[in-house]
Amino acid sequence: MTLFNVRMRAAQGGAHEEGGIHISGGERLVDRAELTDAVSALVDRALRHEAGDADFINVTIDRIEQHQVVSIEALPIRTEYATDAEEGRLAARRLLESSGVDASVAAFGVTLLANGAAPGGRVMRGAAIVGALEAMRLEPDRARGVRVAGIDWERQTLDTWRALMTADGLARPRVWEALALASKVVAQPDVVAELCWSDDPSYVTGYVASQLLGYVRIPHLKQRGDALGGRIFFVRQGVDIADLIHRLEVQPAWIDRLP
Ligand code: WAQ
Ligand code: MG
Repeated sequence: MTLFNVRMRAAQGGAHEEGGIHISGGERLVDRAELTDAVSALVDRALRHEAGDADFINVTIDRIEQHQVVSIEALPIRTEYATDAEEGRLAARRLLESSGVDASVAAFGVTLLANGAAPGGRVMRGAAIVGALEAMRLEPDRARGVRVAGIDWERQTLDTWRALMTADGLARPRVWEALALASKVVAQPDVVAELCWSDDPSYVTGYVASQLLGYVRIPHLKQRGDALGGRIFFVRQGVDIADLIHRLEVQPAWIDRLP
């Protein structure tokens, strides 16, 4: 079967490369029958985003063969208890530590996202990479970061997952997209854990994900109205960064198994 790897990125004030501010992005892996709908949904997302009016939208479509697609299992999902951002950030640090991230590095990570990890305290377009045992940033570009792409759900698997999650109110695109991304990220043997919360001012839930703990949602990781957020991938020492980035950005993968 032929699949299409679709990537969208949108900015305001010109293209990203020309200093435009990142508005939104998205990636899908779809078959021919779903392609035009997927593209139009991504363009629609760019135009409606609460971060601002996009005046630059880039959509890239690459055709790939199904045998090139790596199979990944969805992480199990649970929700941690936290009533405000302070509690949530403490919980995040604790969960990162349980996953194998050094305590001082976990604290560094939370502060990094809280202050805006891109130059000038801005939001990165992708993720930062930080050593799990040493608070050092390893991504080559601190504004762009690493953008995970080539990840999506196999249709049947998503339908089953949605049916299982409906009662919990989790059968929403934002949740299943984040779960797919995190499942691909922590499936990499060099990744110890991921920390994420949205830069969307109205979306305050984030997560810590790891192979050990699964996908742990944290209801409050920032205050409503806060426009900062981002992602950090905590990695083992001695990781081949170029190889890891290639697998995350280029290697197509889909979620075709449930835990
Ligand atoms: N690859 C790497 N980093 C990314 C990607 C990507 N494909 N997409 C976004 N980011 C980074 C970037 O820095 C964004 O600013 C940041 O993550 C947040 O992106 O209820 O909505 O799309 O279980 O705003 C998680 C909780 C929601 C969902 C995450 O992130 C739930 C979210 P957003
Ligand atoms: Mg966002």
